Amino acid sequence: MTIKTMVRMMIFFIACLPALSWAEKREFSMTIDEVSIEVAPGFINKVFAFNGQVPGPLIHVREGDDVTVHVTNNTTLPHTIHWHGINQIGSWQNDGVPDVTQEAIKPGESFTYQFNADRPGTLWYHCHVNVWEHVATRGMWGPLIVDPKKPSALEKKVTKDVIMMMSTWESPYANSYGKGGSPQDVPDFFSVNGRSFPNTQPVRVKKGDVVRFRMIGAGDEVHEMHLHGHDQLVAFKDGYPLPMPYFDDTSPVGPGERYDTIVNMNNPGRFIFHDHVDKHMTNNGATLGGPVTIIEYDGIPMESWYAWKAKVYDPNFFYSESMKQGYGIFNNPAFMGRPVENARRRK
Ligand SMILES: [Cu+2]
Repeated sequence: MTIKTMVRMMIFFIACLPALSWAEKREFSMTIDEVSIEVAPGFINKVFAFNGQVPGPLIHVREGDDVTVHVTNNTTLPHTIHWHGINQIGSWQNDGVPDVTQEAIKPGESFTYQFNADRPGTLWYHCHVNVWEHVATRGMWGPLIVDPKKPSALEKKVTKDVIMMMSTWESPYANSYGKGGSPQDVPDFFSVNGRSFPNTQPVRVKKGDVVRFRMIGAGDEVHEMHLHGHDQLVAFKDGYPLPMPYFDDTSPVGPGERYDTIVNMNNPGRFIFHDHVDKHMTNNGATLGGPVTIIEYDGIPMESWYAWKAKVYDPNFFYSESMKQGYGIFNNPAFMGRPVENARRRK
């Protein structure tokens, strides 16, 4: 081998390094547990919870990563996980649809999903068994964020991620596993990240921040998400970058849909960000409730009449802190439920 050939090989090897580093292996474990969460003050709902929490843990990976997730079902009913947005190229048996791609994971059993994060964007995961109950009213969903190999100039400007998963609840069935969610049933509580106002949290920003709101329709109704005081640049739909991003002030987020908006925080003050469907702004008819947050700028005084003047602030309610931690799986203690006595555990 000549020195020239060796130099060529070294150059080729060095050129390949970035590509090699893209395909990381990520291996996670999740349980599904029976717990109860307080959605709104006084309204407790029994859920099937990924790692005991609603929303489920944040899974944050990079485009091209090989992902393995071991799932153990500690509940009394069967479940699966569908990785919504992953195309499962050559791995269709991991798509999580019961009786189509796998047998549902029975109580006490485990299943391992293996797939490639084949496309970037705001994705999510959810159970695919009795979706109308397990997803629409039992909290079986969580965020799956896949960073692109090559972020756009717009994405690079973002200083804060805010993940908002909107969903619905049916209080008559709150304590009855196996019931609820049929088309004739009427949702009466509405939430963002599993909580209704005032159990939700503010989004704290400073002037100059660029916030990426990642809105995910995890429930069974369309949420018309309206941000006051700012232009929302709608830049991604279902994780795909839009060829021509557009401005709006109200984004319709239907079941399964995702909209990412980029907002320049350039208007110091305090602004509500809420669902514009009137009934969604109630907790079982009582206003004010539902999927509501408030954009709080640094330096704005908390007057005595401000609804959240005494709020204990959780900076990670929208996974903003976890999103800064790099790749991995991120639980959030604030989303943990309380264990409920379950039939499997009693045996
Ligand atoms: Cu399920």
